[in-house]
Amino acid sequence: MKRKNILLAFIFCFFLCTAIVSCSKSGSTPATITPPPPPPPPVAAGDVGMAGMSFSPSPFTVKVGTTVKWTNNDNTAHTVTSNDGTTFSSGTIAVGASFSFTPTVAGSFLYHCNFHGGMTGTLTVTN
Ligand SMILES: [Cu+2]
Repeated sequence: MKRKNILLAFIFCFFLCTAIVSCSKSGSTPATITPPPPPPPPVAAGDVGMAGMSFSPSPFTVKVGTTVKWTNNDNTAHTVTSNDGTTFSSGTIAVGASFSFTPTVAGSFLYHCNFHGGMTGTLTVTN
């Protein structure tokens, strides 16, 4: 009689454990592999993007004679204005618009956006 109870207890335990395991399996989310988000489109050589209130890449290095194109990918207008005030000055670049400049001399040119004080960049021009 006591043996039978132990056997029943084992069987009960077995079914209980099986139920718990199957429940937890069905309750868990299916193992779907979410692909990582696609990387942002690569910036073409000679291009600087404006997004999130910053110039990128910066510093940006090109050789003398290479046209640098800044494109406004942000949701607000910007400018590309050299800190010396004379090397280049884009004026207002609307959203989606761009500005190009071809350096003729080597040097390191710091520039900024006239509208956003913290928005600065560096263009390095080499021979
Ligand atoms: Cu700006």
